Amino acid sequence: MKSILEGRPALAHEINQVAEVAGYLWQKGWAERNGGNITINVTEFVDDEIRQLPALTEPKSIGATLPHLKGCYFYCKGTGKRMRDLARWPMANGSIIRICDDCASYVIIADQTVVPTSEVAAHLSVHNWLISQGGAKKATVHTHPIDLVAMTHNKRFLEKDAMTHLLWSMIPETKAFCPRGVGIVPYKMPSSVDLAEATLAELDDYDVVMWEKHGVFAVGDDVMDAFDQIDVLSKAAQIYLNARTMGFEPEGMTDEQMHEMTVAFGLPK
Ligand code: 2HA
Ligand code: ZN
Repeated sequence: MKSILEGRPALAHEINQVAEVAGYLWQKGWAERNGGNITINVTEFVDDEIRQLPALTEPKSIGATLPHLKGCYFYCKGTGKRMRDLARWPMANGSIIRICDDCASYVIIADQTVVPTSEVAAHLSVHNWLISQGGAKKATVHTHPIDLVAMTHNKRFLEKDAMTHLLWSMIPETKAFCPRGVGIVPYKMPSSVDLAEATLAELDDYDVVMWEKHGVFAVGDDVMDAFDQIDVLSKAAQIYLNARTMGFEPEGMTDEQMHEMTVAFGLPK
C-alpha cells in the first residue's frame, strides 16, 4: 500500500517529528498504554492531489461546528493506539482527516481507516481557536508526565500561577522556553466538553495547561515546540522533587534573578 507520505518530504518530515516525539513520551514514562494524544494541523503540506483523494470513511460528526477549520487537514493519533507503536509506525497508529465543508464532520483520507482519538473534538476545538487567533501554532500534545501530574495532587500548586512561579524559579531556562507559564484546569472528566472548554479558556493566557490529577495539554508551533515546553517544565519539577527528596525546600531563584532574566531574554512579565 502506498503511503500519503511517499514523494511528499515536507509532510513526511512533519509526521516523522510526531513519531519522534511519541517515542520521547514513551521513553519518559509519560505515555503508558494508550495514554496521551497528538494532533497536527497539516493543511499547509496538502497539495491538489491530496485534496482530490477519496474519503475512506463516511463523514463522522465532530459534535461541534468549527468554522475556522474549513478546508483543513489534520494528523490525529488513533483511538486506543499506543504512543510507543506510533513512534515506529505513525501512519498505522494515526490517520489524516479532512474536515468536511459543513465544518461539523470529518472523513479519514489516509493511510488507513484508523479512527482518531476519542478526544478529537477537544483537540479540533483548540485548533479552531488557534486559527481564529491568527497564530502559527499547528500542534497539540496531551501527555501524562509523572512529576507534573503529582504536583497537581497538592492544592497549594493549583492556586493561580503558583506552579508557574515555582517551576520558573527552579532553573532559568524554564521561563525562557515556557514564557507564558502553565494554566490550571481543576479536575474534569477525561474527554468531556467541560474539560475542552476549560482548556480553551486557559489557552488565552498560557501555552501549557495542567489538568488536575490527569495530565498536561500543550500547544506549539510544531510538535517539537509543544514537547519542549512540557519537557522544560518537567525538568523544573524534577529539580524541585530532587531537592525535596534530599530533605529541603529548594530556595528558588530570587525575584531579582527572575527579573534580570526576564529583561535579558525580552520575556513577558
Ligand atoms: O487518549 O490520555 O486523556 C488517552 C488520554 C485521554
Ligand atoms: Zn490523558
